[in-house]
Amino acid sequence: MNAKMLTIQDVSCYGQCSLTVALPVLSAMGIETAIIPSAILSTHTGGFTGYTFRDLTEDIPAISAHWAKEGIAFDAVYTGYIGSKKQLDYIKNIVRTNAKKDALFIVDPVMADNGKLYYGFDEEFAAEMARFLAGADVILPNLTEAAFLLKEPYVAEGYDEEYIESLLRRLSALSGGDVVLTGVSFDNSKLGVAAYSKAKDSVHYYFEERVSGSFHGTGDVYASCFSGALLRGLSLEDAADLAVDFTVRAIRETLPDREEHWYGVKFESALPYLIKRL
Ligand code: PXL
Repeated sequence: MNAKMLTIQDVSCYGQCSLTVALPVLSAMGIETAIIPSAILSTHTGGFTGYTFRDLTEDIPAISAHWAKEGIAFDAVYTGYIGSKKQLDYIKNIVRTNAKKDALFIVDPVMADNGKLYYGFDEEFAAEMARFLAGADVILPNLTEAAFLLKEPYVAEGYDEEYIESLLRRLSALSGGDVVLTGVSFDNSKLGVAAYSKAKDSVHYYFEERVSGSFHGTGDVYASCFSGALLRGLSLEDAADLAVDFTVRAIRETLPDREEHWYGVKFESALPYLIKRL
């Protein structure tokens, strides 16, 4: 039987992020994927102005209740961009009600990048997110999100392994599980991830050549590929590495057209590569 994942994040109708990335990536990986859209926006908030925003918070408990009545239960729940504290509370309830007993719970605490919170988020939400992710099997913060979760200043560069490992251990203490920290770089020519396994108390690094600049939506490309790989049975470390390789390919696909295609990455052209790797 195919494993079933539920992913909860917004639909940005245009812009290659959140559900318009997660659903195709997970489907391509052979994961039966159910969704709960937390909100519907005409575009994402990273560079567009004047977008529409329809909040779907109050639909969440009704969807959960219907699924419970139908006996629908998931092997994994993966959350991305979540708009409010109320949604976080509803989602905690979904994990209790609509997930199987040993289901994987993966949280990408989407709220910030490059040292700044995304539009609409504040430090109070970051504190709520830090509470929400308690009990997650794996969390996937970038360095900025890690700093907000731990209520400390963001360190952009010049850090060492000791700093990264201290972040990983303190993040793992918040969640009680494994941590994959994204956007790690000790040498400007390389960018990658650090994966902390709680069971092994070990840190695994994986880097690729850095492509300069920043690319919107790559956190979602990474997190969906990682979540699919973990549910397919890859180890934490192998899932973390595969998701780096896939994300880098998606970025490279975008480069020839980068000026015009500033709002996302062309992950679609990298899907055949991902399928071959599985
Ligand atoms: O990729 C993260 C993301 C998801 N959803 C919305 C966003 C962003 C980042 O800016 O604006 C609506």
